[in-house]
Amino acid sequence: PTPSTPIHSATVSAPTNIACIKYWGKASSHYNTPINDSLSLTLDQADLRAVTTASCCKCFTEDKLWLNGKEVQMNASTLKRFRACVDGIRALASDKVDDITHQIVVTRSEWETMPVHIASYNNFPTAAGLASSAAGYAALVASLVALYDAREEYPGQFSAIARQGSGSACRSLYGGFVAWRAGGEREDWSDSIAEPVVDEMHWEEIRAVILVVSNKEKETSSTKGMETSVTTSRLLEYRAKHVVPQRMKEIEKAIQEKDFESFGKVTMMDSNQFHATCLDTYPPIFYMNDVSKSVVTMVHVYNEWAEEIRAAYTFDAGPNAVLYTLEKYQVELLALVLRYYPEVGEGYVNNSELRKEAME
Ligand code: 2P0
Repeated sequence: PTPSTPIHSATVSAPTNIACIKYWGKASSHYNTPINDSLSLTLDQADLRAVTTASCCKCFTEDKLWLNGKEVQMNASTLKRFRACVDGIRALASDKVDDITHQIVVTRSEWETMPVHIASYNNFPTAAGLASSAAGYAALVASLVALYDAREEYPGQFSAIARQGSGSACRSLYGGFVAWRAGGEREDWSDSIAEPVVDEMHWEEIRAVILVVSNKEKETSSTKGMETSVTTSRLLEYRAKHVVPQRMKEIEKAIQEKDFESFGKVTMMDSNQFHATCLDTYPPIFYMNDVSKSVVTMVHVYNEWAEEIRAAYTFDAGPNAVLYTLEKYQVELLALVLRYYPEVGEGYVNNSELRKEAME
């Protein structure tokens, strides 16, 4: 690059989110829209996140993508997702942007003449069922928004674009508890968007404990798994129509009232039903393994002992467990985890202060 062909860039980070009411099954694979609403908690920035830099320059010859330092050769499916995000956000670019670094003005039409380079890093296992695609595509969209100084034409439009990258990514554009409304009233599915259900700081006492059971890449990708489930599982159809709508109401009420008992129960039941639909898929899909199942038992025994729900498990498309709890029980819960899984030794609990307290 020369001063007349500067590189414009923006770096952002986006956290992952963990669903309490699960998204499983697409209504439209073209628009990447779901058969049911879902609801998740976006984790803190400090935990599981993707950091992405979007750059563009007249000196670049083509669009390129790097993941954790390695250039990605995009297949047709990745390319479609990537294009939807880049073209979608670029179409919303501000007419003129003052690029502070270079003290110049770039017009909207000029952006279109510049290829983009995207470099993204994850600080957690990719494709191990810890929603790496959620953080990844949310960070991609947010970095493009910053690069192009893009503006939404209607609330939730950025989330509709992130959704086309990866469904769960639309929920990571907001903090706290976020619902993804399935939509479908509008023909172009522009109503399939995410929205926060409460203020980000509404329920500050909530904690997520993540147990990495395996960091191996999962055997059945979510996209492939969903396709098979939609075509073969009658339970999935029943769940989308007759179970999830009621559960969304219940969990939103529980969150508003900070009622952990109801929140925890609905979360656990929905995780169980999601994995039941995987088992009802033909051929069946197994995401949970024996260690995952032992975590389920541990949590139920703990809650029975406490005579209330103090921890709630949830599992995504992989064997790793996420336990939701409240701040006042986090040390107790961690002590229990360390007691039953002593192999989670020093250095594996990323919060060393909490670990010390739990060991005591
Ligand atoms: C969720 N999962 O609600 C559910 C629970 C996995 C189990 O969203 O095809 O990676 O990119 O839209 O978003 C995983 O699906 O799938 C997922 P695509 P995505 O978090």
